[in-house]
Amino acid sequence: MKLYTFDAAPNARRVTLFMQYKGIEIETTQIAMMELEQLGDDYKKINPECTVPALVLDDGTVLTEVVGICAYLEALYPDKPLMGSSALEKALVISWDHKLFVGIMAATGGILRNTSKGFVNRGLPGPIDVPQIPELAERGRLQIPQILAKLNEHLSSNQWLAGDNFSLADIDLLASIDFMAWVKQSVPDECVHLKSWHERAAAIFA
Ligand SMILES: N[C@@H](CCC(=O)N[C@@H](CS)C(=O)NCC(=O)O)C(=O)O
Repeated sequence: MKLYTFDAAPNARRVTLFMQYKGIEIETTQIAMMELEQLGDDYKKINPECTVPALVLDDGTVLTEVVGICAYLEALYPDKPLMGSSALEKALVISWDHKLFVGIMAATGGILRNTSKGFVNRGLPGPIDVPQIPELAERGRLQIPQILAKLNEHLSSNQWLAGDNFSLADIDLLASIDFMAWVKQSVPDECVHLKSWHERAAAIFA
């Protein structure tokens, strides 16, 4: 099994934190995204989607989605579960993972990719040129405060996103909030429950 990643990339960080929490060590190669190595022919042969992270299994299967990589690792390393124990917890973790990917990760990525000079013609990750559409950045700026307010309300009566136990959902949110800073978005001061959750979650990896 081999992991291709780039430590600074927000989606890659979700897997890094997942592995760190569980104490998993896997042979890892860094892909130099600043030099666009992910778009080069060598990496394209490994992951034709040209994204990180990618986990290549011993039988040659390539997992390219964070949630799939984490589900696979959770099955191999069940100690310190991060994807829920009960049926309900499992469902809640996956639901939050999806909600956060769309509502913060993709929204933040949309702001970055549709406004930054470094992403001209790279409006979406992957091998196909996609022009920048500045309105999508505007949409992202509208989306993010809405989900932050909902998260704040949810965390007013829950210690962790999926209930009593720290999970992948919390890792997703941690990586998402840190990614927001790349586009000058932050948790508003009035989101006191979200802010104290952030302190609790960050302390786990301190
Ligand atoms: N489908 C992946 C998304 C992976 C992704 O978008 N990764 C970004 C880094 S955070 C990437 O590889 N971008 C390539 C690029 O910008 O060219 C997932 O489920 O997490």
